[in-house]
Amino acid sequence: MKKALITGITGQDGSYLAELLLEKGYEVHGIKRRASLFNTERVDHIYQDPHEKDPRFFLHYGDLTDSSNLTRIVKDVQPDEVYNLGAQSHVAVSFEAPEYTADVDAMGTLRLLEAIRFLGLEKTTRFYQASTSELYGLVQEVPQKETTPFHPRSPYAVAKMYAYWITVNYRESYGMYACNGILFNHESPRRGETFVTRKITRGIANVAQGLEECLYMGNLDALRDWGHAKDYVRMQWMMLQQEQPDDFVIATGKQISVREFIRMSAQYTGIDLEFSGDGVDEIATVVAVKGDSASGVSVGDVIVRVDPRYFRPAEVETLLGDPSKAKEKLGWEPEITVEDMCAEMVAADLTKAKQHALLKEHGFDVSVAKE
Ligand code: NDP
Ligand code: GDR
Repeated sequence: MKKALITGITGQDGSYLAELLLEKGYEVHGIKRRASLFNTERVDHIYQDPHEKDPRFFLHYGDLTDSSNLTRIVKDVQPDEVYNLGAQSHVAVSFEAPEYTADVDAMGTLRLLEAIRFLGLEKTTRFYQASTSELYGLVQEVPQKETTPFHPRSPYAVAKMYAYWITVNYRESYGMYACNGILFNHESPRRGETFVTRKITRGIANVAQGLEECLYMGNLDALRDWGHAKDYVRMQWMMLQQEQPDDFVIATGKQISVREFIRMSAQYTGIDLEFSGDGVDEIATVVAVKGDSASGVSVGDVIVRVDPRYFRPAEVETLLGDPSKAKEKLGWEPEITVEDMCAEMVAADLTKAKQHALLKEHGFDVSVAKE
């Protein structure tokens, strides 16, 4: 039985990857951080009580800032494959916590690679690094592919650039099977609530159910190549099953704007929107309401406004990936379109919003967390 170790197992990708590897018969180990509340919601459905017979899913307390802890876990687990998905992964937050972001995202990757090398596992343990389209930042070429030069535009992206190169360096220096997946944005109903797609689907669902009045957004013109996390974790596994390690761009090859994603999410909720204004003072007004999911809004309501507090000190305006190498060398292609993904996210967030609305209607105190 193969053993995998996943950092970031409690995150969006970690949870889908753990499911996939369990399905494939792996023994799966994950590193979770100590938190004052339970933080395992995304993996609770696959959690196995350690008292069960022959468990295949294990969680270990740890942190990418703690090398002795990482070394001990790698030593205990002796993994065949390590997936380094753990990170302070929010670009806007990285401007507020640049040093911490560098410690986790850059140095954390080095600590993990060193743990593998220090234990003499560099020829046996395969390593996947969660690299990112944010490396391209101020884009030099459209679409972006493996050979496109990097120009990172945030402390997050700069930290991830170190992680990208140290992964390449350990491959070249020590013959490690180490790969970078340069993944473009990927989303799902499990996406963190403060990333733009989830903020939109959750916000629109809450507004539709009368739980919030208005959604405040940043740059509506930003263009992203959005895929589904399920498709992308499949590729993370495929990358570690090749004869030779290599780096791959994972993307859909299509892009849409944040504004279009809002329009689409509203439509799936039964709301037609009209945008007016420009950039900093833009608003979206309800022009039609269909079906019964949007009983909390009326024609004429303004339900989206731009608030410059969500603008970033340096923005990545446009990203569009070229996944040809992944298709040619690995036979990988995304299966879920951005439209289907958006519909799935809206449906999941509407279900939650309806539950909250029902509780509110029956006199329970319901507060909705906001950023
Ligand atoms: P999430 O933010 O959903 O998950 C991040 C995970 O990292 C969580 O499990 C989090 O734990 C954990 N983590 C954060 N800080 C630490 C730390 N100091 N030590 C150990 N673990 C830590 O990210 P995604 O699942 O979306 O992304 C996975 C990886 O892929 C990340 O590295 C991200 O930067 C990268 N990436 C993501 C893309 C995307 O579009 N989703 C695209 C390209 C790259 P906790 O749950 O406790 O917060
Ligand atoms: P990104 O994702 O920065 O691309 O990083 P995010 O969803 O945060 O932003 C995408 C674009 O939307 C614009 N935007 C807003 N973003 C947020 N979060 N909130 C808003 O209100 C808002 N309004 C507009 C942003 O300015 C940006 O242009 C994600 C993360 O998952 C990274 O870890 C990963 O590496 C990259 O994707 C690829």
